[in-house]
Amino acid sequence: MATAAAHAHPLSSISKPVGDWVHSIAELTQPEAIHWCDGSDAEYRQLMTELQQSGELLKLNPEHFPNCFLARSHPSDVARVEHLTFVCTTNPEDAGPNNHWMAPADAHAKMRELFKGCMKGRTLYVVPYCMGPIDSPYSRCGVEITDSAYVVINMALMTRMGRAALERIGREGSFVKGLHSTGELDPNRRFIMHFPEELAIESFGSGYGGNALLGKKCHALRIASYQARNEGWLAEHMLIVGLQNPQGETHYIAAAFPSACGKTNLAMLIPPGSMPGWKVFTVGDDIAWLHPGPDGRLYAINPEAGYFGVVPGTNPKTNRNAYEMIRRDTLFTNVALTADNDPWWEGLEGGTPVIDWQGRPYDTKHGPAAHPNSRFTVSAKKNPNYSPEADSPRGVPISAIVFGGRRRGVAPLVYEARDWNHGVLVGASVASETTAAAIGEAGVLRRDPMAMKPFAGYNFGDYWNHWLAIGAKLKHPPRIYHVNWFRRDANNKFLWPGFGDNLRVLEWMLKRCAGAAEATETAIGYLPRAKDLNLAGLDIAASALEQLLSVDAREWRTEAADMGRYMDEFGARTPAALRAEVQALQQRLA
Ligand code: SAT
Ligand code: MN
Repeated sequence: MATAAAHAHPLSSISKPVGDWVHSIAELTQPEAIHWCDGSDAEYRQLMTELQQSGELLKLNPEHFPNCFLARSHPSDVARVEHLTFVCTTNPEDAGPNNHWMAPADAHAKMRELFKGCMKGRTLYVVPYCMGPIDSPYSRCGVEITDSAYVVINMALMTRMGRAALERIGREGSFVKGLHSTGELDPNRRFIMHFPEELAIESFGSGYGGNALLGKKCHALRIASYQARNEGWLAEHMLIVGLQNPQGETHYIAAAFPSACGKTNLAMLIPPGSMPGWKVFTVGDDIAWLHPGPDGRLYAINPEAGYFGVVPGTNPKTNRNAYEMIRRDTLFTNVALTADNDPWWEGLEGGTPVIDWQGRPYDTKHGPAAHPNSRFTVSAKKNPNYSPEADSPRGVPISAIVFGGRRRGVAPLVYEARDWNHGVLVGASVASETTAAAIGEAGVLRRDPMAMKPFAGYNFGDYWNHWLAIGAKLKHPPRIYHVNWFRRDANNKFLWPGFGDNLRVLEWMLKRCAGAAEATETAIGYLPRAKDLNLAGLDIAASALEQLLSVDAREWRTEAADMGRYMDEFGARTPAALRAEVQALQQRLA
């Protein structure tokens, strides 16, 4: 039988709590070998070699795409599985109607049966990681146990993984315990369980993305949001971007959008040619941990160290930085191949697919060549606009918080909340059309408060209350905005060009923060008039701008009523102050 003691390891810094836990999991799962990850380059290369030998990774054309690889997941395992994701709190009310719930004892018993002996003949990898800069007081550590080498290399790119994390865990004592096995990849034996009260995660039966890279959504959002509530901070589904204006001042924005709505593109934005002098720096593209700072401002760190971005649609026009970044040192999952063994995806604008994402000869009757949720994994350091502040232990001060969704109507291009509490309503009201990032029908409008519907580790009622409490603590709170890059006209065409031109909207926000831009007051908040936006060099019809910057009171009365009904689902846990915001909105719309 395999035990932790039976396997020599080169790390001297293993603390007793970690050692004991690994030992007990090895007894349960019966691996053939145990590998303690040290996070070294040699280890990474070794794992990559093994994955190629086993056929799990294909080397891409080394001349066109040096050090790039392709992984194909099981065709039934291509996205997050929200219906199989549970938050297991003692009291079901604490998980809330926004989560699937299971009693902790029942969930542990169910998972124990699945994990029993599941690593026979496999290697158990121990993956210590730190979410956030290794020397930041805001960072939190975890250990993922997994039987997937693919998961290990993703964690190596996505987190600060290895020896330094293990040392920090030894000093701190507490860490998030994440147990993962790919099992048989049987969708009927697949569960992603969270135990926020125990700081534990158990994931079985999937090898994909947010289901398996436990540092990401499971730890940095579901467990961390719960921890953050107890400790007085926020764990959010937000990118963090620094914008340097032509005067040389840099301000930071944090922005929340649902999965596959352009967070990575906004975080890596390239200013349009008609906005000379602007520079953009990426701090993070998916997750922000926000702390009230000693000066009364809100500070953000990115807990991650890499990007797990959507590939389709990436081209030199939509995101030149990403397009260039993923030409080397990148791990692709579920893209197609050309005859040259180059990766190919829809929206690439060039090349011809010959092998689809499942490894079959490409045939349009099978659908797209690359899976719509195909991904790149790459270290954030490869981003040409990587912000030097991304490694700052105290984080960056946030001037504006932006919420957004993918909506063909109702929501204008941009509006500003009246104050923090109204901004919490604006965030809580986010609705968005579903995407391929999660299993289920795409294009269906659903409420996705703060873009956290799949990720809040506790009751949304309590979560909104916590947002209000954080605002009350901030002497200089960020202003709060809502944007909609996805508004369409009667012919279903996008009204706004998006991508780099989104900087025009961000510039207006920053000017508002500095008291240097005007707006018109409407029932839903402050909107720019066309003349308040920098539209130099932009070819856009006046009628399009009019639609983008209009508020239809009738539509918004329906919207406000719907929001009120949604809040009712959370009963007494919905804060009175938020209900008051809905009523005030309804009065302004009457
Ligand atoms: O699969 S992930 O959760 O990592 C990506 C996403 O849906 O945002
Ligand atoms: Mn995300």
